[in-house]
Amino acid sequence: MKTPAILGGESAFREPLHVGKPNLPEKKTLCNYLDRIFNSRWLTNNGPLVIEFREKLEEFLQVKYCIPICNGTIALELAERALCFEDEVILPSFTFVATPHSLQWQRIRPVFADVGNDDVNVDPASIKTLLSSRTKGIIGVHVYGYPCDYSKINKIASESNVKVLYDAAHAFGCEVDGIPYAQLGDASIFSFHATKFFHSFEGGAIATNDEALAEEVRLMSNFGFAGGVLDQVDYLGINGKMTEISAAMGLAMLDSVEEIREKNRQNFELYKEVFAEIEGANLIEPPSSMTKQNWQYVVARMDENRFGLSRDMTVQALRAENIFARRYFYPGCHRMHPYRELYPSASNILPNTERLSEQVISFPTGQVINEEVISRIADCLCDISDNADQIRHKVE
Ligand code: T4K
Repeated sequence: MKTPAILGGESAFREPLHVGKPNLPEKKTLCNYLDRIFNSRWLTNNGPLVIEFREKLEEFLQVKYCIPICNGTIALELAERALCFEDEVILPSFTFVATPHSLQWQRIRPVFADVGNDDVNVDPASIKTLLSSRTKGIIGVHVYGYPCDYSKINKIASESNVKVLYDAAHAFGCEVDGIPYAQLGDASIFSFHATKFFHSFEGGAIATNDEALAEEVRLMSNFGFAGGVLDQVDYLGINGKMTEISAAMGLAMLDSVEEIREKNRQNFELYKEVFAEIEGANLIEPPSSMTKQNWQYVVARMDENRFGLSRDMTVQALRAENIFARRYFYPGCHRMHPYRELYPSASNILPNTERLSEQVISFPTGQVINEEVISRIADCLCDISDNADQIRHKVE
């Protein structure tokens, strides 16, 4: 047992330990793709590497059409437009702020639904209570890669005659009930941001089995230009294209993706083992319906009464140890600008979101994390819990 750094002890780690430290592919593999860029001098605008990446993604995600996009947020905006979302769209508040921002940016009103009790995902019953004649779409978010209740959400949507978009930013390579996530709704988006389990520096994709929708998204992402000769504009579009350098990283990462998935799985198992011994740090585990996971987020739900310290003080104490754990996702989006001003009483109908967002802590995983690091993180948590009263006294 050591004195927690917040009480004057030495920090457990010399270098800061970050959630989201990027995974990397083999340097040689990436360099081979870079050589191709140098040889072709084709840097962007649907070049050969983007085309190859698109084909490999369609195969990997088991979906008919997958359009690489410059990032996950623009992928959301394009998909929302192509699905004719307008007026009001229902989505969870417990998500990264990019999800509601993508709507608000297009002057679509995000209507926040609550998560289920003891769940990180949106509660279909909450969606139902928010439906109105103004509802023009539903966005389900697979938070931490865990599947939302797709069959109930899809049923609500079809009964209400609206489309469903799944924000699968966290869920690359996941399956539920044997179904790849890309097949769950009218369309899904993925994020390939550097901090994701699988990435392309920055990047994202829209996946769908709907040919017309895919074509629309393709046009929109390239200013609406149709055909090979770039003089005919058939659509109101923007620039959502992925660059060749991003496709190079994505292609190189695809070669390492199963290895990284396995590393994440091992890390998760180790966390599970050590957290089982820490009172009040409850690891959120994947549901049994998940047939494939990426283990990208290691998140504990802290029980203040049993652990002895609030979540925020725990995060502060971990920082003193050089462990930069994150509060994904705090606060709920309804408490962020501009939503807190637009919907000042939203928290009244989001009790589960309020509670959950006060309890979660994300811990680091990925290639740079190993058994020794995980065991030291666990030791720090135990020391923090054992010294909870003193820490509270010091911080308050
Ligand atoms: N939908 C959902 C549900 C999402 O979670 C996201 C993004 C999106 C949509 C939108 O997708 P994108 O448009 O981003 O493709 C990070 C990511 O930037 C963001 O992609 C992600 N979700 C979100 C959950 O996490 P921040 O604001 O927490 O990033 P930041 O800069 O604090 O970095 C996170 C940690 O990673 C830090 O501890 C440092 C470390 N890091 C980061 C980078 C970029 C590194 O060690 N190296 C790096 O190169 O949003």
